[in-house]
Amino acid sequence: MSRLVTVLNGPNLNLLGQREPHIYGAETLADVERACHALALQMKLEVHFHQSNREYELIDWIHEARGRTGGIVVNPGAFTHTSIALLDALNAYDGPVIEVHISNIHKREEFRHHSYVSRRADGVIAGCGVQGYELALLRLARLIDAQR
Ligand code: CA2
Repeated sequence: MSRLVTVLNGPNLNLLGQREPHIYGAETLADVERACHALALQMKLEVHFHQSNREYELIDWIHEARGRTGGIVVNPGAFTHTSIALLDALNAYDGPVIEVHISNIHKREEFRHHSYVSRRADGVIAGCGVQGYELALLRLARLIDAQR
């Protein structure tokens, strides 16, 4: 299994660290990307890290990952709660998928409690702050190693 891992971030996550620090913390998405690359190096993984505010771009990156990457970490942002298209794209992906939410979506508004993506995800991490991305990479590394 490929040790290349795709990390996807959905809408508004480019604003991380700039607003609502009481919910999402003070670290920026660039900080998260750096932490992912640093951990990936230790785990002998390679990370392709993306963010988009456009649903189709996230879908295209999932399609590109098909047959090429060992796993996907995805924080779909608000598309979590709305996007059957993202779910369909992930259903067409063959490797493990870990869904990450910085906040604990179950502690928040009712409309955040349901995730379409969770119907496909092999694991879900919520409420661990941006550390959730590193936890997700650790999980993917374990799953990829188990395939060898
Ligand atoms: O907790 C998460 O990671 C979420 O996926 C974040 C989404 C939200 O819609 C989900 O329900 C839970 C929102 C991302 C917006 O990120 C911002 C960060 C800083 C300032 C404004 C928005």
